[in-house]
Amino acid sequence: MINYNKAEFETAFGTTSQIPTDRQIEIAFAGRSNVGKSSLLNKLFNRKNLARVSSVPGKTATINFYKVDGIRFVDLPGYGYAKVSKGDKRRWAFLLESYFNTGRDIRLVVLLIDIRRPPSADDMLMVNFLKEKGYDFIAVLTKKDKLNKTEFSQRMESVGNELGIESERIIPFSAMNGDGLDRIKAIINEYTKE
Ligand SMILES: Nc1nc2c(ncn2[C@@H]2O[C@H](COP(=O)(O)OP(=O)(O)OP(=O)(O)O)[C@@H](O)[C@H]2O)c(=O)[nH]1
Ligand SMILES: [Mg+2]
Repeated sequence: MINYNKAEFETAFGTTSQIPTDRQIEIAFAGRSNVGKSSLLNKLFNRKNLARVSSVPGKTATINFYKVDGIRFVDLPGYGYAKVSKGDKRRWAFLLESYFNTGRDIRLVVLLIDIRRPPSADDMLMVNFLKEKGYDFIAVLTKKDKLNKTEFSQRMESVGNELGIESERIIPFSAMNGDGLDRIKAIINEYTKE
């Protein structure tokens, strides 16, 4: 079992950085801007604000590395924020490519998707990228607390087909009440065992 109490911020890479190669075990967190990546990380770490949460979308413009009990958790910058310029989008793509193309030991990608809506075109680009590259990934459906039971069932019925993945890889989650957290932890554990 990973000891999440040992979480600490390690380092951040900005949009012009080349990320150095590293063979440490990593779990990467990806998803559109404002989807709740930092909130999920804080919930995992059981910390209020180790990963910065903001109401301003696109706030995390860097790749942030956290060290947790010898495993690295990577907060990737959010995509799909409409107000971002072309230049920013290019820098974002460069940063992400630099992350995925540096021969890292990425065990699992946790892709966060807002449960309230079907996956966006950008979400599907990410899903297809991960499938093409052969990464193991799970889809965490965030903000579950914002749906009522009927809406929740409706989304859960469609999302597997929309994403083209099995239901065991889809985990509804709420950072408000911690729903889904244990399942996410169990999966991360499986993927980080030697
Ligand atoms: N109700 C509810 N709100 C959430 C949940 N998760 C995140 N939020 C809110 O959504 C907003 C964005 O959350 P962040 O965790 O900062 O999202 P992010 O994906 O890290 O965003 P960027 O770093 O900007 O890409 C904040 O106002 C959070 O409080 C959730 O499960 N339920
Ligand atoms: Mg963030």
